[in-house]
Amino acid sequence: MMLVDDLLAGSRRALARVLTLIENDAAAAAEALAALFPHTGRAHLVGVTGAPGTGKSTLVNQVALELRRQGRTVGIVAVDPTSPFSGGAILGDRIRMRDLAGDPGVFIRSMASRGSLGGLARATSNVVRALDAAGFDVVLIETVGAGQSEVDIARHAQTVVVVEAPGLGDDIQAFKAGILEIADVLVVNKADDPRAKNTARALQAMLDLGNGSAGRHMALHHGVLMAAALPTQATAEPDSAPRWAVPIQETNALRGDGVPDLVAALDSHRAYLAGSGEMARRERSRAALELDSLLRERLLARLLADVDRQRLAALVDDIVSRRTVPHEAARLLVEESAP
Ligand SMILES: Nc1nc2c(ncn2[C@@H]2O[C@H](COP(=O)(O)OP(=O)(O)OP(=O)(O)O)[C@@H](O)[C@H]2O)c(=O)[nH]1
Ligand SMILES: [Mg+2]
Repeated sequence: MMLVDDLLAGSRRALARVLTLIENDAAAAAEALAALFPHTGRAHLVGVTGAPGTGKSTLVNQVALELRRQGRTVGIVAVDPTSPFSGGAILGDRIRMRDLAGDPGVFIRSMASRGSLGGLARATSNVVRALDAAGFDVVLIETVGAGQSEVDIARHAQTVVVVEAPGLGDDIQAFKAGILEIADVLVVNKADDPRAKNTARALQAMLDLGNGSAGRHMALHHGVLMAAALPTQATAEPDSAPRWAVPIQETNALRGDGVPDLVAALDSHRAYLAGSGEMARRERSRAALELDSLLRERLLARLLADVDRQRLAALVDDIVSRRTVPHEAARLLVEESAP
């Protein structure tokens, strides 16, 4: 595929076109993704999530600038599925435009919300794959940590950064949203605010209570596919394997204070993943989850293609009128459509 060859050769135009195909869910995207797949797996995928307004966009911009100073190339994917917060996203994007525009070592893509959040999650993961194949050293994925779908998007990253800021309420928002447990690195941004020290202390207390990111993938699923994702003996973690201690980094994203340390923490986490075997474990569970969801989709589509609409409507009526138990209705449909 010419487009893919151009992308792999470094053409930004070809990259932009492939990303548009992916976003539009075009049939040609599947072909391009298949051709790109063998070239993926090299970039460091970093998810940046947190409550609205904590400074994620500003911080991502600073991290990108620091990586560029170090001579590394950066892809940025900004996911904005929740329009009420788009004011902040637009502001962040404007800052990015100013500082990073014209640098060929940076590529920025904003993902607009279209259709379902599930569709957005898949499109995002494919956009990240294309940036990975295009050879960017680091891909930063910004999502507003407001719900499960955003958490799912963050899960595609190898290193998850959860951004907190002081003064947005006394309690820790990430904790409320349930995203603290997916953090590999915690950031207290807006360190210029005198309350930042308190926020950092509260987060540290919470980390001391819990286990940080341990086991976040395995807790998801207990099906056959997840069993297949469990480490084989060769990759099993030896008892002596070090555990990752989630660091808390304080930053001022307006000035860039603390950003070199944050980048160092991202690098340490990647080194930990590679050295401990955790990278391979996460890869396996991600692969199993993706296969699981694709299988569900295909099997459901195949089944529904066979099912008579009237029969389906009749079974729904039977459930509503309490004549048939939902489980029984599902069993009947599968049985009746079996080849
Ligand atoms: N004082 C202070 N303000 C900051 C800092 N970082 C970001 N801000 C400000 O906080 C506001 C929100 O910043 P964004 O970067 O747009 O935050 P965001 O988390 O991306 O916001 P959403 O995408 O809407 O969730 C802006 O007014 C920023 O200028 C910081 O370190 N200190
Ligand atoms: Mg933002």
